Amino acid sequence: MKRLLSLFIAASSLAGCSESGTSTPPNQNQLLNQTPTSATDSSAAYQSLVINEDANAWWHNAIIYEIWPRSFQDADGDGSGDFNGMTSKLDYLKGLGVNGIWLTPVFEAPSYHGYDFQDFYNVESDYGTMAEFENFIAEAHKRDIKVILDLVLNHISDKHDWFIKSANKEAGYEDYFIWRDDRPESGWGQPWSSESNPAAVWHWNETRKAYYYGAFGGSQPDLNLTKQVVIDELNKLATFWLEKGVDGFRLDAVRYAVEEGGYPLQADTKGTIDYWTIFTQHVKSIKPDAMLVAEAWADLNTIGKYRDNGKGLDSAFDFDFGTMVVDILNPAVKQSADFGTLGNNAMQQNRENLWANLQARKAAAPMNYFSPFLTNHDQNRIMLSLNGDMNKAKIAASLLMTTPGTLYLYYGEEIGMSQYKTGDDQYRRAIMQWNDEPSAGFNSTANFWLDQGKWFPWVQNHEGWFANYWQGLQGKGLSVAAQSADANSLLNHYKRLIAVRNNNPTLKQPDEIRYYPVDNQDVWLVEKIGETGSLWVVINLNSSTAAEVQIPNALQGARTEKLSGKEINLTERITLQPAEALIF
Ligand SMILES: [Ca+2]
Ligand SMILES: [Ca+2]
Ligand SMILES: [Ca+2]
Repeated sequence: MKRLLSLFIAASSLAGCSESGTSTPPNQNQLLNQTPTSATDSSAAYQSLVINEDANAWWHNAIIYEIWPRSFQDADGDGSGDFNGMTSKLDYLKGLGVNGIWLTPVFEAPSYHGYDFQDFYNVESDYGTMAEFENFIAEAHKRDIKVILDLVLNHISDKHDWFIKSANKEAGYEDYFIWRDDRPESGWGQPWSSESNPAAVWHWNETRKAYYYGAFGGSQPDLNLTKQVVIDELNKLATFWLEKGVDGFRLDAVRYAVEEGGYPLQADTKGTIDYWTIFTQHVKSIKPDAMLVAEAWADLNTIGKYRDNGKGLDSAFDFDFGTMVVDILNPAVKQSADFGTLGNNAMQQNRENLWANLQARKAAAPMNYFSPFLTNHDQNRIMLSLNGDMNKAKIAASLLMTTPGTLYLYYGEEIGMSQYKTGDDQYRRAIMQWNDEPSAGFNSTANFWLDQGKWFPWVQNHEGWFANYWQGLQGKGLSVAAQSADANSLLNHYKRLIAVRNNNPTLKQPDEIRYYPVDNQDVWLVEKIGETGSLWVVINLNSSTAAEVQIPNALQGARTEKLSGKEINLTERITLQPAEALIF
C-alpha cells in the first residue's frame, strides 16, 4: 500500500493525473494525461495540483494573529490598549494555537492608528514604555510565539523631523522627500487609480515654496527611496528593532515605494521591486530568519514579482482569498477595496474558485509565498459581510484553516466579531470582546478610546458609540468567555481547526492537492497527499442546507474524523450537515 502510494506521488509530479477508483496502478498514458478522465465512478475523478516545495522556515504555514494594539487589552484603564494588556493575553493566544503575532504600528505617532510615524526609535507612549514592549516580546517568545511589527517605509508623518528639515533645505536632508518646483500637470494621480489627479498626490509646502509627493495625502509625504542616505536610515531602523528581538516586519503599501513617473509608473515599478530586495538583503544580514511579508493589494502575478526570484520578500498577502470566500458565502455582498485594485470581476461564485485560487497561487510563485486571510484592519469585518451568520463564519474558518500558506487571523475574527457600522475605519478596529461585562473585559474602567473625541480631530463633535454598541451585544454569546463555554461555538471550531492544522503537516503543507468535483456542488472535497499519506477535507459550503454527496472510493470505510475525534463509517453516500467540515 505504501509503495503504491509513493508511486502515485512520484507519477503525479510529472503531470496532473486521474484515478480510476480501482487499486490498479495507473499506466504511463494515464499519468501523463493533463485532464481528468471520466470514469464509471464519476466521484473518483479529480484534478491534481502538485506542490512539492521545501518550506522549513518558521513562518511557512504558520498562523499569525493580527492585533490592533489600541483595541486589544487595556491594563491601566485609560481607554487605550497597551503592551502590558497584550502580555496578559498571550496565554489566550497560546491556547488558540497561533504561532505568531502581527502588531499594527507601535511606534510613536500622532494619530490613533499610528501609520504616520513620528519617531521610529520610540514606542507609542499610549501603549507603554520600551521596557514593557521588550517584556511583551520576551513573554511571547517564551510561549514560542513570534512577533512581527508593522513598518511603513513609503511615507512618514509631515511632523517628522526629517520632513521639517527637508522643507527647510537643511544640509543633507534636501532630497529625503520628492520635491518639485512646479506641480506636474497631468498623468499623476492616486497610484491605485488610473484617474489623472495631480492635486491628490502633489502637495504645496509653504516653507520650501515647492510641491512634494504624498500618495496617501499631504500629512504623509513619500520618502525618496532612491537616495542612499534614506535607504541607509531605514536599514538602520530595521536593525534597531531586529536587535530588540522582533521576528520580522509586515511592510505597508509596498507597491508604491519608488515612483518613476505618472500612471502607471507610480506602482509596481522596477525601482520598487529593487528597493524591497535591497531592504530584504539588509534584514537577512542582521537576522537570517526574520520574515518580511508584503502588503501588495494587487493580483497574484503582480504580488509574485516582489519575491524577486528568491532574493526579495518572503511572503505576500493573498487578498483574493478572503474576497473569494465572502463571494462564495454571500454573493450579494461586494468587498470594498481600499488602497488598491482587485481584479475579481470575473470571479465566479462557486467552489471552482477555491480550486482556481490554489492554482493561481502556485502559478504566480511558490505556494508558500502567499499568505491567505479573511480580512484585515482595512476591510469590513467578515462577520458584517456575512450578516452575523455563525454557520457562514464557520465555513470561512474551515476554508482558511485548511488552505496552505502562512495564514493571518484578524483579532476577534475567531469569535465572529462584527462592527457597529461602515463609513470609517474605526468601526473595523473596535474593542476586543473578552467577556460580557460593560467593559467587555477590555479593562476595569469601561473607558474606551473609541468614545474619546481626542482621537478623531477630523470629526466635528465626535460622539462616543462603543459603550452603547456593546451594551446591545452583551449576553448574546459574542465574547471569548461565552464562546469558551460553548463546545459548538465559532471559537472552539477555530481552536479545533488550528490544532488539527498544527498537528498535521500534510494538511498545511501537502506535496499534492487533489480536488474532487463531487456530485453535490455545495461540497468542497480535497485530498492532500504528503509523506505520511492522504488527508481528506470535506466541507459543506452551504450554511443552511444539508448536503448528500458521493464519497470517492479511496475515502470510503471506517475513519477517525480529526476535528471531533469521532469514528465515522464512510459509505458510498454520506450527508453533511449545514456548514459541516470533516477532516480524515
Ligand atoms: Ca492603556
Ligand atoms: Ca502618540
Ligand atoms: Ca513612494
